[in-house]
Amino acid sequence: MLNRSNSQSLFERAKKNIPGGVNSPVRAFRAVGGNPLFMSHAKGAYLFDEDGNRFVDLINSWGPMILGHAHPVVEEAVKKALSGSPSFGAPTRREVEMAELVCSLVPSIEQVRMVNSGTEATMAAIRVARGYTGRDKIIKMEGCYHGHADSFLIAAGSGAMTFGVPDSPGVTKGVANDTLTVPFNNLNAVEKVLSENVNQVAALILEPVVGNMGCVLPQAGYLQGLRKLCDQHKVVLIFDEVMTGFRLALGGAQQVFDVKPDMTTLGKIVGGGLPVGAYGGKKEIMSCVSPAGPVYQAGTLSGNPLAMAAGMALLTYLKEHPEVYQHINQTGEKIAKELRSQAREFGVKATVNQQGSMFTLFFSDVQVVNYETAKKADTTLFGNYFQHMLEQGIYLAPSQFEAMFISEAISNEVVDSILTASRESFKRL
Ligand code: KE4
Repeated sequence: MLNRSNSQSLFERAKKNIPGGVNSPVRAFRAVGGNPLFMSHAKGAYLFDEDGNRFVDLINSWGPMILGHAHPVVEEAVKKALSGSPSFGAPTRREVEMAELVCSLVPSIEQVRMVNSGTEATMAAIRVARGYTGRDKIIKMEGCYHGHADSFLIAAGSGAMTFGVPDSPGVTKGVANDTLTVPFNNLNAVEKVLSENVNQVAALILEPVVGNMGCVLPQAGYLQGLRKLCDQHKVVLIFDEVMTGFRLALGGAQQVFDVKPDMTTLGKIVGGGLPVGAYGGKKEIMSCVSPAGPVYQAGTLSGNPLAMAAGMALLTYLKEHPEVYQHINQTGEKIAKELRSQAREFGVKATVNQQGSMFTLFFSDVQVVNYETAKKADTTLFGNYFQHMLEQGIYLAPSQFEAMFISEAISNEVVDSILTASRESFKRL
């Protein structure tokens, strides 16, 4: 049994001054039982908690740590920037270089604005789309999560889905009325909503490969079909690539599936582990953004030198080392294949969805293709599997409705330790 005493006492203290004892709900282990572990540091493929336990990390800060933890390339860049002060609130060279880099890497982005989180990026993107089109409504997919801005907490995924509050209290009816929801992987549903709201829909936003109802892949032709419908109805197509951007490929899901959205939102990897979000797209649309245009959006720490240094160092490394993607994608394939065969061997009803270095083990005997099928998963069985893996030193996302992320630091030896622990966990179910 893991020694968890320091984490336990920290959690008791945390609950006094932080709602639920955590600064982001999904970290609270509520969905998998037990109390959260408090991490003290991390290096490479491993996390170390306050009780000295070591874990293979399959969350990697929910995506950003694509090279593993404390990679020297990022660390050196941050140290160098820190000595010059972390923030000025004035334009800097790094912001110019970062914008040039992002625009060169993401096919759909001609102009980009830096913000401080994925939520800010998606919130700003729909405001710009509304300002550009003069329309009010947006379409989102059931189960997709785009951060915690009001417009998105309707049929939301991630923690909202995990805690069974896909529609959050506090979101007004007025806001909710402007958010239309449809099932993922269903083009007819989108066509129907568009025909019922002619000239009223500003944008359609989705995760092109969903991570926030667990990993769910677009079916053949789906993304291409959305592109066509948005063109027909003059709707701004927004790919929320906060998770998939620079994760599935250097150019994200839009490169993998060769579908160009009108706007893209980014986060996580773009900041190298520091708080960065970004939104961008066609120059014609982005020229609406203040001070170039009338749509207002601002941020004290947007593009700050420290975060830009971390993000630029990571993106530059990824651009210069394409072999990273080959390694993490092959590792994702291997783990998915082995998990499927282990489930079969032990007669456990489970399916695995995997795209590149993102995957989810669903405890379900139906193929998970949308919110409805994702909700059929056995979350209790997932919780048991999670705890068995944790006891054996493997740290999974503490929710059935999240994705796991492979880092470059996860070597073949580490993969063997993951699969050995998984096999034992299936046996114990
Ligand atoms: P942040 O505001 O958390 O930086 O980004 C929001 C966001 C937007 N879009 C997508 C596709 C996302 O996955 C996210 C955030 N992802 C979750 C993990 N499912 C963050 C983890 C958390 O909420 O603690």
